[in-house]
Amino acid sequence: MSRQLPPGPVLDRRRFLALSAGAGATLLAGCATGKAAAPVLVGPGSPRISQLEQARSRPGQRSVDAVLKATPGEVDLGAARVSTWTYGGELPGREIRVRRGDLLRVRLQNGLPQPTTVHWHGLALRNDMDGVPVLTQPEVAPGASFDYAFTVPDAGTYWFHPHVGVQLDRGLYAPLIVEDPDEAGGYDQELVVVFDDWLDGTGRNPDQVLAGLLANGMGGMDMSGMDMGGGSGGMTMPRSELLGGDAGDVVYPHYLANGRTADAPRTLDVRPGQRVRLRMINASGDTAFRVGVPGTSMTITHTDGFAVVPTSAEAVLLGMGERIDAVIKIPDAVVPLLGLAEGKDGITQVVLRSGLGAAPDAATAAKALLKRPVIQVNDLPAAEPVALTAREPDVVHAVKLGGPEPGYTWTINGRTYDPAAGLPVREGQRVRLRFENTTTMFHPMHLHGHTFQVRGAGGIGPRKDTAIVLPKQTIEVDFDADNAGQWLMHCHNVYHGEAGMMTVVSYLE
Ligand SMILES: [Cu+2]
Repeated sequence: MSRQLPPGPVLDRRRFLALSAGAGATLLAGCATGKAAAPVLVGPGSPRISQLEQARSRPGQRSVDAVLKATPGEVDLGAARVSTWTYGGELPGREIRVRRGDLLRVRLQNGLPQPTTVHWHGLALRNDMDGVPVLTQPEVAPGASFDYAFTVPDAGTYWFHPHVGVQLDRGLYAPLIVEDPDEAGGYDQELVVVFDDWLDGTGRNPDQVLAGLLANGMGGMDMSGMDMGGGSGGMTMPRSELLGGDAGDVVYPHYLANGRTADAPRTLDVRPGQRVRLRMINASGDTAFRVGVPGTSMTITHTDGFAVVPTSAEAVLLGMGERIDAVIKIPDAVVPLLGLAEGKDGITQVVLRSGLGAAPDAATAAKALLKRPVIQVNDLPAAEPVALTAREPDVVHAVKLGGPEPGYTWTINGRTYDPAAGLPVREGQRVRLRFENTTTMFHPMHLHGHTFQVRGAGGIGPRKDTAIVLPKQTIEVDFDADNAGQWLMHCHNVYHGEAGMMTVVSYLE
């Protein structure tokens, strides 16, 4: 294991060392000023983290090993060949597939010119393997490697990506599928589809886009994108009725499904009448997708890995970081599974080929899908076995989403990211987060290390780790504080997160 500290700000290094010291570490700024009872945080180096991992693991558990090489290279999107960064030269990166309860061991080799980490999105894993720089581990320097090893606690559709800067908006992402050995199944085939918005290698990279947003200080359209084409064009910001306001801050020239543009799609050979389980993942930086097969309803079975009461829908909205599993019955025709970039006029697709003949024109199919009602995922009830037991919260934290101000600054409770000013919780508590969106844009809010339950219509919403909060909307989510550590909680718009919209759910001793 190479866990050397990278060169970096001394403050960051101290912070990490303090966290690593585990029990007894008091944090952070302001705690060393002689105040008496400074809170003691459960850091990634705390003995409690190993205890929790031991409780999750089983004697004789299977281990699955993988090597992940983050590397620059060229990929063919269909409409364009681009220079970008990927895992292992593939886009998406090669899927990792395990069973619930397995020990997953992954060696990350950093072949990038920047430091990086891997975050295992959605998993309630041990805190020191969560991949958040400084908070849970040092960044992995260029040329260095890091060994991740953790028990995978829950079945479902997950994914992984870096948690450094805006690297997520390059090609660094891949599915992580956790099978449930006890699951009944009820489908003939599986199709994992990763949706993405794409600009890397088309004239600017995500670092330049972020720099442009910060410099323009307008929190709206990234002006450097005006000449890119393929977006909404003109001075108009992307807007969406479904999203209740602004649909994004960045114009992308391409939208991808499994690494391909709509004009050169991936195809899946199927037979009429077959039941196909779709595992859909939105890996975008700044784009929600409206997904569906026009004219064919799907049965939504899971959100963010956890079962919901099966619900029929023709179209569903997938925010950045969200996943939906759905089963469709293949019709007797060649049909597209569409991803429509919400409010941005972009289309991508995977073609389901059940016979001869051409796929319908994607633009025509998109028009048909846009006419169909869209299911509100936050209102789907959790399936009974995964629903939280009814309990009043021990603590309620307000999470006020603000911005952009004074330039391109996005805030939580009036401040940008400061790990010393997180939301304190204690193990054993039922915690409620009350997200209040005061902005004109939607925010898919993601909590690391836990799967909360949205309080949807009737109080019982879905179990999720990422939930869209619409403009001017307030939603509440509950979770049990059963996975001690320091857990990032942030907007999964990668530009909002980097511009400040992050905080920490911070376990105290
Ligand atoms: Cu946001």
